Parts: sequence; structure tokens; C-alpha cells
Amino acid sequence: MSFIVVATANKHKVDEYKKLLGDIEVDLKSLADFPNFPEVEENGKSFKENASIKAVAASKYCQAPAFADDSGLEVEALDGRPGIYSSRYAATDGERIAKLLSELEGKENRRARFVCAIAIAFNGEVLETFEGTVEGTITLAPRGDGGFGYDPVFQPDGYDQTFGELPAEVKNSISHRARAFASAVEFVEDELSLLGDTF
Ligand code: ITT
Repeated sequence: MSFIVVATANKHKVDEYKKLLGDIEVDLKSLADFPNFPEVEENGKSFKENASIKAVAASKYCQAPAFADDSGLEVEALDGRPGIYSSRYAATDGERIAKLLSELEGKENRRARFVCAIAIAFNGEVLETFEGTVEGTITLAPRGDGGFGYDPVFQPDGYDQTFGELPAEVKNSISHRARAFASAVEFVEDELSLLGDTF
């Protein structure tokens, strides 16, 4: 069976993509299946640029169609930070959350959005990029231990619980990642039949 690589070292992202694939029949590999994949420098200026850098590198190294996800949290009162630096904002999830809450202390505006860019690449070329977002607010304290990253402090609009508290199926039906991935799947189904059963 053919396979596609998700160019990520983040196992939480891999888990989410496995669920998002649902009954689409494709063998999903990740960088865990390519342990010697060289580190790529994410030196792009946008989520889409960084997703493209990762997808291109993986499509070449793995000799297979690849997609990558660059994502993060944009906080209104912090002028969009941490944004593309979300994973580099501090060393661990706990420290990232603590730093975010301390930066927001005393601020009334706690609006934020998660952004996910997905790039699909084949033979070292980007075929297309997609973006998905989900709007919400940053809670005063972490709640729940589901999901990963900033999920315990992100409460999506229309819900009383954070992504850390909501069941995974709910996050996976409204998340930035789910929305970007839905557009990517639509593109692959509509536009890429020329690649036959590669996808
Ligand atoms: P790869 O580059 O290997 O994919 P990464 O975790 O470094 O792994 P990013 O550079 O895209 O990925 O950084 C995304 C960071 O944004 C991630 O580490 C989290 O801190 C945060 N983030 C992204 N999506 C999230 C989500 O669904 N829930 C919570 N936090 C998220």
C-alpha cells in the first residue's frame, strides 16, 4: 500500500492526524519512522513558510508525498505572539503556559486563536498550502489534561470547557488542525487524481 509522511516529530500531532484521517485508506508514516531525518531549520516568517520547509525536506528525504503542519497560538493582547514561535516560547508545555498566563496577568483582552498551516509536497516541490483557525479565549488557569501544548488554557468560542477538558472528538471536529486538514483532503480528492493511487 502507498504511504504518505506527516513531517512532524510531535507525536500528539501524529495522533490527531490519525484520527482526522478517519476511514480514508492511506498508510500514514511520521518522522518516527525515519529516525535519521536531519533536523530542518524552521526559519520561515509565517506558518505557511515553515510548513513548506518541513514538507519539502520530508518529501525529498522520504521519497514519498509528505505534508507538514506548522501551528501555534496568536494572542490578541500580545500582538499575535507567540505565533510562529509557539513551540520556542519556553522549554516545556508547563513553562509555556506559565509564561503566557503571566504575560496576560491584569489584561482584560484574553482573545486568542490557534492557527494551523499545512503544506503538501511531492518530489521536493510544494503542491499547495492550507490554513485553518479556531477562535477562543485564554483562561485564567489551566484546566484539563487532554490534548497537548496550550490546550489546557484555550477555551474555544461556544464552549465552557478548554481543549484540555473537551473530548478529543470535539477538538478534532473544530480545531485549527481539523479545518486546515479538511481543506487539504478536499484538494487531494479534487485535484490530485493525476497522481493516481500515490495518495
Ligand atoms: P514539528 O515542528 O515537528 O511538527 P512542533 O511541536 O515543534 O513539532 P510547531 O513548530 O508547529 O510544531 O509548533 C507548534 C506549537 O504550537 C506546539 O508545540 C504547541 O505548543 C502549539 N500548538 C500547536 N497546535 C496546538 C494544539 O492543537 N494544541 C495546543 N497547542 C498547540
